[in-house]
Amino acid sequence: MSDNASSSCASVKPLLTLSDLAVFGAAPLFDTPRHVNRPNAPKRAAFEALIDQVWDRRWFSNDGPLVQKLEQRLCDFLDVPHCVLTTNATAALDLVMQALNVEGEVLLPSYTFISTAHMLHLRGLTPVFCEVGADMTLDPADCAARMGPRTGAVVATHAWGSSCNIDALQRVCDAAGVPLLFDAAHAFGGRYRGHRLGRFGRAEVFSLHATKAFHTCEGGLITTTDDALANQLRLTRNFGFSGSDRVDCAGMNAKMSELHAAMGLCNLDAFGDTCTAAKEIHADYARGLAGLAGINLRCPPLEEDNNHHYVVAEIDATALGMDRDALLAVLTAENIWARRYFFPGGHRSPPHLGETLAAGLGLPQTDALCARVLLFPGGGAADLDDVDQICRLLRFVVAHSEAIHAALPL
Ligand code: T4K
Repeated sequence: MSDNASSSCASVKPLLTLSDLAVFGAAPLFDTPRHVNRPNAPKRAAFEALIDQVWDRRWFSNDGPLVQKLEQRLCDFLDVPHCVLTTNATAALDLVMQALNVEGEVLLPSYTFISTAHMLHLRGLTPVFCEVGADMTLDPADCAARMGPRTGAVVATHAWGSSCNIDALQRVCDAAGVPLLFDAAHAFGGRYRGHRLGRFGRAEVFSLHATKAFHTCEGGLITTTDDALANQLRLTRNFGFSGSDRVDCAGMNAKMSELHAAMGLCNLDAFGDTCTAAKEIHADYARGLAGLAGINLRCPPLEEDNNHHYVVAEIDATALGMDRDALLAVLTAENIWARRYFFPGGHRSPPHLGETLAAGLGLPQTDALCARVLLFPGGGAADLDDVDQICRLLRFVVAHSEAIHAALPL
C-alpha cells in the first residue's frame, strides 16, 4: 500500500434548497479543493532506501543503475523489448520525430493535450488536426481523408487510458507508407487485444508526469520493438554521445535522473494497488450516478484494458437542463475542481488556431466533444466518501437543474 490518505474529510452539509449551494453563497461541500488528480505517493521508507543507495554511489544521472533497472522492469511489465526513459513525454516524442526523420505534416487528433501540437510546431512540422470518433480517439476514416503527399507521420492518442482502434489506424498508415506512433500518456497498463500497450506502431510514448497512473514525478517513456530505433533514441537523449568523447549525431539532454527512477521503481511496485483503488472509485461513481439524466459517465470498455485513472463524463446539456460550463461553475464553488480537458481543442488554441479552420476543414465532432466533456476527481484525488458526497451533490443539481440555471449569475 502507498501513503495516499485523503487530506481532509468532506463536511456533510444539507442539500435541501438552492441556497444550500456554494455558488449561491453557502459554505462549500469540501473545505479543501478536490482536484481531478492527486499524485500517487509510494511508501516513503522504500523511496528513502533507494535514495540512500544513490547517495552512497554518488551517481545521480546519465544512464545510472536505477534508470537501467527501471527500464528492465518496464520491459518485463509491458512485455516489450525496448524501454527508453526520458525527462518527459513531450521531449520523448520530439526524439522519436528526429529519429524517424519525420518531415512535413503530422496528423494528430485535435482532442488531445496541446503538448504534441506545440512540439511539432517547434520542430518545424505542421500539425494537421483530425476528428476523433465516439471513443474519443483518432477516427481512422478521418485520418485517411486528411492524409496527403506531405504527411510524414501519424500520432494517435490512447485517450483516457483506452486504446485507439489500432488495427484500423495501422491499415491506414501502411497504405500511405507513413509511421504510426502512439501518444500513450494516459494509458500505462492498458491493453489492446490482450496485449499491454507499448508494442504497437513504430513506437509508443508514455508520460510519467506526477498526475499519471504510474509516474516518476516528471518523466517520459518510449517503448518500441524496433532495435535500431531504440539505439538511436538512446544516443539522442544523451547529446548524441556513443562514448565518453565520441559524438555520433545531434542530440539533446532528455535523460532521466536516478531520483526520478527511484520514484518510478517504488510506484511500479504500488501500481496494482493504485489501479485497484482507482477501479473502486470508478465503480462508486457508476453506482452514484446511475440513471442520472444528462451526466453520462464513460466507463472503460473492458475492466482489464484500462488503468481507471480518469473519471470522464459527457454532459448532455439538453437532458441536464444546463450546459457543462454552468455545471462546472456549480462544482468549482463547492471546491470540486472538475476540469474540461482538452478544451477548446488544438485547432482552436494558439498558435495553431485557425490553420484547420482556414483550410475549410472544420472539426464539428471535436467541437461538440470539447463542449461536453468534464473530468471528475479520480486517480487518488478523492476517496469513496468524497465520491459519495460528489454524487449526492450531482443528484441534487440534476433534480433542480432548471431552477439552478435560471438563478446562476451570467
Ligand atoms: N499527451 C497527453 C495526452 C497528455 O495528457 C500529456 C500530459 C502529454 C502528452 C505530455 O506529457 P508530459 O510532457 O507532461 O510528460 C497536467 C500535466 O502537467 C500534463 O503532464 C498532463 N498531460 C495534463 C493532462 O495534465 P495540467 O495543466 O492539468 O496540470 P495541473 O497543474 O493543473 O495539475 C492537474 C491536477 O493535478 C490539478 O488538479 C492539481 C493536481 N496536482 C498536480 C500536481 C503536478 C496535484 O495534486 N499535485 C501535483 O504535484 O497538466
